[in-house]
Amino acid sequence: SVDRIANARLRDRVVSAEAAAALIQPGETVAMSGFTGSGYPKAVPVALAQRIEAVHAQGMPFQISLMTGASTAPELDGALAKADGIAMRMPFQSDPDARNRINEGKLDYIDIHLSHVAQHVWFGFYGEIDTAVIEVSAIREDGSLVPSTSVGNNKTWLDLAKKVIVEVNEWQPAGVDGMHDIYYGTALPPHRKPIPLVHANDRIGETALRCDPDKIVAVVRTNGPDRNSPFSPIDTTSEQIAQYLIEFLKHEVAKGRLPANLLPLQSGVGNIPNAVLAGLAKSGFRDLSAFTEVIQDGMLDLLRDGVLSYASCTGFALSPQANETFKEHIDFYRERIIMRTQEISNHPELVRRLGCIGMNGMIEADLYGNVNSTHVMGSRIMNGIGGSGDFARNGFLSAFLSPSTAKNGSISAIVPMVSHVDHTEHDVSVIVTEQGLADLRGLTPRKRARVVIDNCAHPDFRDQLNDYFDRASRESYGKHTPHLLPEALSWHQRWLDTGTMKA
Ligand code: 0RQ
Repeated sequence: SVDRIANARLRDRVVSAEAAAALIQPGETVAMSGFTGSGYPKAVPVALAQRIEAVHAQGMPFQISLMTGASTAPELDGALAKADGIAMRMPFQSDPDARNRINEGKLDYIDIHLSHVAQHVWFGFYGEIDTAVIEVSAIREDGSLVPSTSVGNNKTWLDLAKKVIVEVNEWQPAGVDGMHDIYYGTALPPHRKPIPLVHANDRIGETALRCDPDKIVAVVRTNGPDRNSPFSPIDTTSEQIAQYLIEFLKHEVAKGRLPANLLPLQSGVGNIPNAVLAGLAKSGFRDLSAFTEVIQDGMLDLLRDGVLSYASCTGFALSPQANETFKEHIDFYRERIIMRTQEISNHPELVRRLGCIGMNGMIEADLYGNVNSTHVMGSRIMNGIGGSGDFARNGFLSAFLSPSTAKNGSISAIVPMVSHVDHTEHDVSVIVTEQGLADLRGLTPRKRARVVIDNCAHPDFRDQLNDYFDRASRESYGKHTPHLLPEALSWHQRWLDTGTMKA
């Protein structure tokens, strides 16, 4: 087969993962590829974690600051967190080991909007990047780098890092070459220009990443799979949530507020968004489009069936089975999928211009439509805000989806006041649970509270919510957004104290 490293000079820099990891020094800021379990480096982080453990065994310190596109996998976040090798991590993560360390207060984690990561690093908010570790699917003869299954912040990392380690992963399909669109027109204020993208499938950039070959200090050959985890079978709760949302979209078309083929869809990751995509497959909608971050199984099916005409993303989150289909039909998908840098896939200017329909999971929402996507009981981080805020604030419509209860019914996802705010009442148009859908557009806070309780709360918690709202409406200091401050977070405290939010 053809050598994936077509550039002779860079072929001479091939070393082992251990040798490459040895080039990373304690205290460095290291920027890696990877987005929701796709396109992350497979070998160097593991070798680095082993080196860190060896140094720790000698009683010496060794930690790095770690930045990526979004979440990665056990071989990256997991290995480095277990080795106690991460001093600071940003942005989105979802690894159980990393999450536990963060929640034990042992790992500093900074959670920012995914569209902000690249620009904040360019602005100098995170200091200098010492090393970039980037997975690619191939190196072209001219030395340019063909990304693999995610683009994330790789352009920024390659532009800014002092030294670069490239992993060339032969497991990734060679046919992804041509799927990417790397935009080189971003500048820093005050020199920014409009981004010339007016349709979700416009190509505005190049198919490969540029990189100064003098900065590439090591190339490592790998042959390993992405973290392709299976989705749970679609349960009735997810299916009901999906049905309410799809009925709502049809209603919006009937009212003339949305075109018959809707507007570009953004879908979060997880089982409920996947159920929404599965529901769309049977909904009768045609000629849909997606401008989103992550393509998961449901979206590949929609493309295959012609329900979705094309999709723009920055990464994949596929089950092993869907990954096989993807590889097998890569020529079909390359015609219909465009992978962009995450500063473009999530860009507020583009999300606003295209009028994206945001559909994301949540942990809890309150009576007035504030949404918590990240913190259990106000303090334990789950994953991070990801791109949900980029789409919620700037999209045409923004829906947040969740079962009405969590932890065997002991927690109500509808609470008097959210214990942490990611999306304010100003950014949330629609809330959906398996109980129903609350359309918050054009409603005052007090009217919103009524619809949220009536349509979304679980019957087990409805009386309790009504009781809170009725008393707050009478006794609150202000009557615009009624609250009883000593009680507003008492549901969360009750769960911590007694194991249930029920009074
Ligand atoms: O925990 O597995 O320990 O039981 O949260 O909950 O219901 O499986 O839902 O997987 O869709 O995740 C908000 C976390 C929902 C996700 C969140 C517990 C629940 C379970 C997972 P267990 P579910 P999901 C695009 C957009 C932010 C990022 C984002 C998320 C676990 O959607 O990370 O939107 N969103 N990105 O038990 C206590 C509650 C709870 C609760 C759920 N009210 N109280 N625990 N859980 N609700 C992608 C990117 O940006 C990359």
